[in-house]
Amino acid sequence: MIKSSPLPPVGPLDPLSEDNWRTLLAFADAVIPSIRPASTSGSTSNIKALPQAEYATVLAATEANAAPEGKSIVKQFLEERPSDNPAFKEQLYRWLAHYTPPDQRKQLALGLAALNYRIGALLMTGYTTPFADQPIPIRESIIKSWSTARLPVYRLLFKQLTLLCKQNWIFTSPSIGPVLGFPRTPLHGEPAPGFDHSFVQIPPGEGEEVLEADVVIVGSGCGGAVCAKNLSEAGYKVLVVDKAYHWPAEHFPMTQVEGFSQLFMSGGAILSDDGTSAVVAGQAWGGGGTVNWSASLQTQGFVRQEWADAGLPFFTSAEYQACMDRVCARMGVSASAIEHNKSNAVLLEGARKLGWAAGAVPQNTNGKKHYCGYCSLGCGAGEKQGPVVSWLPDAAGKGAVFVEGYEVDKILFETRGGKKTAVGVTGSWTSRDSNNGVAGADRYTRKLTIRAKRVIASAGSMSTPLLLHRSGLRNPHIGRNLMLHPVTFLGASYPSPIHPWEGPILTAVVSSFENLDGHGHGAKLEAVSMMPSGWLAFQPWAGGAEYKEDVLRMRRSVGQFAIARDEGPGGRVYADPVDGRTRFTYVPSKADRRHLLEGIVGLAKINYVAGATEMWVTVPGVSRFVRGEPKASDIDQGINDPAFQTWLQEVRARGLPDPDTLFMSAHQMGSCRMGASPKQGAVDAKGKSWEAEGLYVADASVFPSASGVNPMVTNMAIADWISGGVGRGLAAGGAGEARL
Ligand SMILES: Cc1cc2nc3c(=O)[nH]c(=O)nc-3n(C[C@H](O)[C@H](O)[C@H](O)COP(=O)(O)OP(=O)(O)OC[C@H]3O[C@@H](n4cnc5c(N)ncnc54)[C@H](O)[C@@H]3O)c2cc1C
Ligand SMILES: *[C@@H]1O[C@H](CO)[C@@H](O)[C@H](O)[C@H]1NC(C)=O
Ligand SMILES: *[C@@H]1O[C@H](CO)[C@@H](O)[C@H](O)[C@H]1NC(C)=O
Ligand SMILES: CC(=O)N[C@H]1CO[C@H](CO)[C@@H](O)[C@@H]1O
Repeated sequence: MIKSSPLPPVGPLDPLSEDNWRTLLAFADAVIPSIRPASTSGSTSNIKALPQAEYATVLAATEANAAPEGKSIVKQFLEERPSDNPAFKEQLYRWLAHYTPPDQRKQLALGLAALNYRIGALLMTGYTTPFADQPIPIRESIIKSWSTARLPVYRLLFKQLTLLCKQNWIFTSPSIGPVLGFPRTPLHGEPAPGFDHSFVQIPPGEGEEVLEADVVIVGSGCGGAVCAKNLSEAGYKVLVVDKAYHWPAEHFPMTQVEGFSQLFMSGGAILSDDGTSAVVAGQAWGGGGTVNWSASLQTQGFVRQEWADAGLPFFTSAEYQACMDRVCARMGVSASAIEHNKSNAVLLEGARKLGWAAGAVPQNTNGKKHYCGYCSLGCGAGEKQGPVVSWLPDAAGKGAVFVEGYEVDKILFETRGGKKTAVGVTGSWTSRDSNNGVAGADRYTRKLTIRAKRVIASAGSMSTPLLLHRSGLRNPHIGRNLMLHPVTFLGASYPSPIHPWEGPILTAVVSSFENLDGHGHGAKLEAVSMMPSGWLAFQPWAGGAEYKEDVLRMRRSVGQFAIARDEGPGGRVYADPVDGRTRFTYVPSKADRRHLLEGIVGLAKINYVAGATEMWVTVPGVSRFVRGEPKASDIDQGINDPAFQTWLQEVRARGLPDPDTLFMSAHQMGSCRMGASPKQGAVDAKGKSWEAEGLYVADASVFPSASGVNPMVTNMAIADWISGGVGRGLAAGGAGEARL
């Protein structure tokens, strides 16, 4: 049995008024309608009533598509609607109260309120009747009309509200798991006990608690964990702190509701200010390394050359290669034991048939076959060699001390020898509850200061810039140049069941489109984690009944994405002016969109030659490609099939417009980039701040530009280098060390 990981209660401040809740739930009930036969007695205003014969057809089709274990509940699945499920409202409440920035919450409330008044409703829906009083078919047609409205604000509203409804329904629906045949516990992968991490405990009390160390590392993710190992093995007293909590392996994989709140920043995703991009980042003991997908690729030569040409020769040195090899060796990075699942096998097979370059992506699974697709909600088998399995235990073995639940507010400075010098950090520590969880009311908070000779900020690209700003640093590159490797999806379905959530997540890459501009910018094609909530929330919505049908199609679908090495100018990370949370701006450039579109067309061709029967993109308003039956006399024209070519033209013509498209990102980089001078970057070639002695940054935020490959290995190798330098500086004594 996997242990549960309950969430803290949602808190007393209701984010919406009663009227606004009514409107929002009426919207949700139209996006995910209760489908019943028209003969059903009682009020029909909140159901999608189908004539008997049509209902019988839908019921039969649903039953045919459902997993064997779900066939008996397809009626319940069709009847289900969000407003009947208290867990749905609780999730929405949590999202709005905790994970939505104050100004966005206010805007949503205004929009919902307008829908409830004659004039507002008339403007937004064409009817004077309040939206919530409309019957389902009218509500549904209003929502559809927004998806193609001339005014962008309606298309944005359409995108964000339908996303919210889809996501939270999938999180909380009691019937989706069984009808899909998606088990709570992965079929593959033996649970195994993990390393027993222990953490500093502070008793309740008043006043400030103080700890001391040679080095304090803020953030236990990929960058921080490598630094911790390197410096503790070099003999220094290291303290690793993280605002998140450690969950032992017996809690993994978490449920989707628990996992996205306990292991990710901001409940799973942070939206850019204009709503075009969504960032997914780990916030867990072990950071992104606890939820990432094991892809372990070394930085490519053309990227290393670009960085060297920008004044950072380290990246073409043998030392950098040695750093990459060292981190890969520790994680047992290897492609030898991979058994591809369908999503990945299709990429390899399709690319072969098209004459394109493709290959296996090495995994950090210690040379073991790791056949579980659930790792983005935590790895229960302890095979993925993330920070929690390898780096942090190594560090603990050499005396490193860990602090969880500690949110660092500021870096502390003193003037030493006339120079501004970092001397530690301060922030607030929050205990666990008496059940060793985080849901109880009996937790307490203490002010904690850590004094240290060196401070390493490894809080990740979405947090490190805020920490430096809060601490008074002003280099103009802090928070700028945010690169995201934006992603868009292609879905394809096949005739028989695939169970895409099984098997390793990301084990293949097609690289034929990675250099479309001659300067190393383009798109790679990879497979996506197929947890139902992650995938289904991003599927296009073209009607309530259609969406429920789409949910079941997932059983026989593969999901893949095109991922761009973005060329910039990049976005900006900053603190929300009201509550200080992470906000960001980011808009993919025209060239990046062009590259992504080429990637999507490439994916479509790959799936065509691999035998897909249907495929679709996630931009609203593009039809679904349905493959016709071949005529007996035809030669197989492959991708020259005129119907397919016509569909590709439609995909190209629609493109990836704003605000309709949602670009996803699990790779945040560059927001405190390294540079050869303070004019070119926030830190120097050794990761040291240009503004203070003793302060270093070691996480993906120091990348000079986008890494092109999945960033973990690049990040770890740079962290190895930076921490090695910190160690040498400490050994040499003195407050700071000479610059390169
Ligand atoms: C779902 C997902 C899948 C991924 N898959 C892959 C993959 O297959 N291959 C790959 O190469 N990369 C992958 N990545 C990306 C990779 O995980 C990240 O690039 C990497 O983790 C970034 O590491 P980091 O050191 O920059 O910071 P993170 O790993 O993000 O760690 C930062 C830590 O700092 C903590 N923190 C933040 N602020 C504070 C504060 N004020 N006080 C205390 N602690 C704080 C956070 O809680 C967090 O734990 C994936 C990422 C995600 C989210
Ligand atoms: C995640 O990152 C960790 C390093 O933190 C690495 O060991 C692990 O292989 C990565 N897993 C994935 C899925 O990327
Ligand atoms: C720490 O990093 C440096 C590289 O800068 C390397 O030489 C050294 O071997 C590393 N130490 C360990 C224990 O990995
Ligand atoms: C090519 C292929 O489909 N490989 C495997 C992918 O995962 C499933 C399990 O869901 C295996 O049965 C396949 O053999």
